[in-house]
Amino acid sequence: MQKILVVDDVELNRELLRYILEEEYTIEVAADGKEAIQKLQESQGETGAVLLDLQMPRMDGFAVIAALEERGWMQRFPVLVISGEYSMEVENRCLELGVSDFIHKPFGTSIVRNRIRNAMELFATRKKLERKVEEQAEALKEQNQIIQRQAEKLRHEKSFNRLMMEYRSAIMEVETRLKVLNEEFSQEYNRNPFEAIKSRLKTPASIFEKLERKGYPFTLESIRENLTDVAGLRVICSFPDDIYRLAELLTKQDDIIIVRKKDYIKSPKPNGYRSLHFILSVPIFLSDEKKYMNAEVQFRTIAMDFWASLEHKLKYKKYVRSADEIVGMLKDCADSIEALDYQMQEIRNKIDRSRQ
Ligand code: 0O2
Repeated sequence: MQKILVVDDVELNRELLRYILEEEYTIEVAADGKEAIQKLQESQGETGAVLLDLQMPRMDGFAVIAALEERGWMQRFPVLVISGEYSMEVENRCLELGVSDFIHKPFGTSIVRNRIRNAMELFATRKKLERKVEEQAEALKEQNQIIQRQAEKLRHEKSFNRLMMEYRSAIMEVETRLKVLNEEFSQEYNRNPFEAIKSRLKTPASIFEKLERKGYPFTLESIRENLTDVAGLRVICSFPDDIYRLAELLTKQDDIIIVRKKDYIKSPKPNGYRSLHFILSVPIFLSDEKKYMNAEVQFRTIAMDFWASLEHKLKYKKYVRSADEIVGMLKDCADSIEALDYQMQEIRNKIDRSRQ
């Protein structure tokens, strides 16, 4: 039987609770906070729950809660307050301090039994879940360390470095072609189709994490065949129509092959994400050969990029409180940003027309 410690300065209350609960639990009693702390110390973690009165001599209920918190014991067992106190403020304060339930005196037998049972079950389930999460986090950490070690080993291999050089060349190739288009546009039309290009080469650790996650072998051939985003470019445009114009000009070049296209602007993701994605196969020219390499190119407006950076933070920080609310707010922002993008485009069109 699980042990419950009843802490109350009134003997009649202690005995009443003993009478109600002793069929299901082993009951221990304490007449005040000091005695309660001492008994908990002696029981060496065997206590399954504490039923705590608030008004007691020597050490009241709040002082007991503070002492339990200080020792880290609030995480060991549920604490239920049983009190004649009817103020919402006091009840709230107890719950905020981590108390599992607040039972009002005078209480009914079955209410006390059920609420104690529920609080203990809930607490045990939460503990089990926490343990599971800890185990999973530990397993992930180990897996991550293995990946880091493998990545580190490969980082020093000549053939891996050669492959990375080829992906870097693919980034340079796409970047140069975009810059040429930008030059031409500024000469011909006196404006730039994009504001900035951000590029990145996937890190060895991130390459291995993705191979592992997708169940692909850890070989150079596998990286080449299965990962399409080792070379990544993000093209930040001012207006939505620049995105399509620039993407078309780039992808229609006769030696560029479109491997995959995803238009999250025409069909945004449910979270509100908007961008135009391409996986392109681009030629790179080496000393003795011409080779095709994959590169991921994402086109977005400045506003979409601003939104995506914030959303990325949210996606990877799941512990953020009230995440559902934030997800909803981000979706609203994504919709406002879309409207704003098209409004700005309309203003630009009006200005262009007034110039002619
Ligand atoms: P990271 O950390 O940015 O690199 P894939 O797994 O890449 O083969 P997937 O995920 O179907 O295939 O490709 P998709 O949908 O084209 O997404 C590729 C990249 O776009 C993602 O890379 C993100 O960078 C970005 N992206 C896609 N969806 C979202 C989104 O909802 N929010 C934000 N902020 N970015 C998004 P990674 O590898 O998932 O992540």
